[in-house]
Order: sequence, then C-alpha cells, then structure tokens
Amino acid sequence: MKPSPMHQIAQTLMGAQSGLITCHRKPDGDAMGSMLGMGLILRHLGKTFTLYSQDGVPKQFADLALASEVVDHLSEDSHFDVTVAVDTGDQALLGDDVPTDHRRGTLIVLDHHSSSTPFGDLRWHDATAAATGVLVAELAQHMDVRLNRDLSELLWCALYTDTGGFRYSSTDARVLRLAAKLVEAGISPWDVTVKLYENNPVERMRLLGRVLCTLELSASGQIASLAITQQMVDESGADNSMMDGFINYARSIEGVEVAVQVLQQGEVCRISLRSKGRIDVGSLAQRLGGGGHHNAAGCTVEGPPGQVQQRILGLLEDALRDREAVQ
Ligand SMILES: [Mn+2]
Repeated sequence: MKPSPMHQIAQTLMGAQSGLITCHRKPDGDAMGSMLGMGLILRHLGKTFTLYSQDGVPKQFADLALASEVVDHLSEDSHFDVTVAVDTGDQALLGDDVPTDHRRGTLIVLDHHSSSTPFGDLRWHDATAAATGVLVAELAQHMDVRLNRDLSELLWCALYTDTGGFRYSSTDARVLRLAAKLVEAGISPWDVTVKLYENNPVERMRLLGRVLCTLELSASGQIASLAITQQMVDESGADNSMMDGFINYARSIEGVEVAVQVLQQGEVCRISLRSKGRIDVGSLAQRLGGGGHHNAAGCTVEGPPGQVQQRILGLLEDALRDREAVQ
C-alpha cells in the first residue's frame, strides 16, 4: 500500500535538519496559525527553521507564539532541506523570496482549498478539512508531538478563524473533536478571542463606517456589494490589513445570496466573494483567474472600481439566473 501523504511528510520532516515554513500572501488566521504551528512542531523535533511571510504578521496575530520570529525577507543564499507551504492552493500565492530551485529542498504542501493548482514535491490536500490547521494537528499527533498549550492556541486560531467561529458549513465533527482536544490542552477560548477580535484599531472601525456607506443591492436583492477606495483607506488612517471581515456585513443581509467586495489597489481591484451557499463563488473566481472555496473566494481584476464592480455584478446575476433555471 502506498504510504499516505501525511506519513511521507512526517518521514521527510524527520530526515531534514533545516526547514523553511511559509504560507500564502496576505495571511489569514489559518495560514498564520498553521505556519506558526508547524514552527512549534519543527522546534519540538529539534530542527532549525525559518518562518517567512512576505506580508509579515497581521497585527491581530502578533501575540501568538513564534509570531515575533517571522521574517518578511529571505536572503538569496538561504537554503533549506525542506520548505513547507501551508494553506496555499497555488504556488503563485507564495512570497517572492521562496527559493524555486534546489535551495528550497523538498517542497511540502499542506492545503484544504477546494479549487487549487497542485504544486510541490509532497502534497497533502484535503478539501474536506475545515482548516489547514486540522492537517497540522493530525500531523503533530502522527509524529507524537504533544498538543501543548502554545501549539493548541495556534491551532485554535486556525480552526476558529477559518470556520467563522465554528459557524460555516465546513464545521464538522472532525474539527469540533479537535477543538475539544485543544480546550482540554488548556487554552482559554475567550483569551484567544480577545487577542483576535477584541483589539481592533480604531482606524478599522472608522474605515468600516465609510465602507458600509457604499453598500449597494442588486435589483433582485440577492447580491450586495461594497467598495473600498484607496482614498477611504488613507483618510481613515487605516491600512489593508484592517478590512478583514467587512464583506460579511454585506452577506448577512436578509435575502442576499452573494456579497462582493471591491478593493482598489492601484490599477487593479482585489475582488472578494462570499456566498451563503447556493452559488459556488469558488468556480466563479477561478474563471476570473482567482480561486478559493464554494462560499469564500477571491480574484484580481484590472480596471477602475466602478467598472469592475459592474462586471462582477453582471457575472453574478448570470450565475444566479442559471441556478434558478435548473431548480
Ligand atoms: Mn484555510
């Protein structure tokens, strides 16, 4: 029988001396929790490791274990026995300094994105996992690495954020069983909540106020959109790390099936899509060169925000109409 990817990854990590651990650009809680969690696992195994995130550590994750050791740059002569990329569905989402040649060693990928472009030498992809943190936890247990308090807190961060606080449809018995284990390991859910959600910079709230004023509903009332221009961000004194979750306010409206957020970034717009479940926004984003999950996806589209917004709304209206036609 062919060894499982998890087993092969464990063997490779055991045989390595030095590791690079990294995640996708603009890291979320799952990317950060999984990356730092892999760091604790390698530390437990006595390996040397480097944690690299080109966009650094978002403020809300700055108090997590190992967060202060994350670097945002790798020197050109750095080399590793293994490189571990977590929560990354496409190699293009990795930071620019991740070595592409032999200097990276064996490239290991742990991921759960349903739409993804396979890459790496050893890939453990499980789209049924609620978070990459679930895979990191299962790897730790397979390698007899104890889920101590620090590791448990990182994994909780991964699980909690990727399931929207155990609310999304990805919330299954597997993730809840693991969550129970993390609580048994001594974490305090409220303490993590305070770290993650009760430390908002006031600039974020000022920006949120302005962004909510841009709310538009489609004629059918099923699509809600928000727009964030560079001017709004600048005038609020905020930065691009402070708008996480804004789109959920648009999706939360009664009757809305899909929420769209258009974020101006220079000449292009970063599009975020969130579905309540009837529309697969992952495949829509994929058609536009992006990716993601059934209910949460994103892509980048060229053009000014207003024009981009109209184009995306048109595509979504079509998707909703097609959906209604088959029902
Ligand atoms: Mn994830």
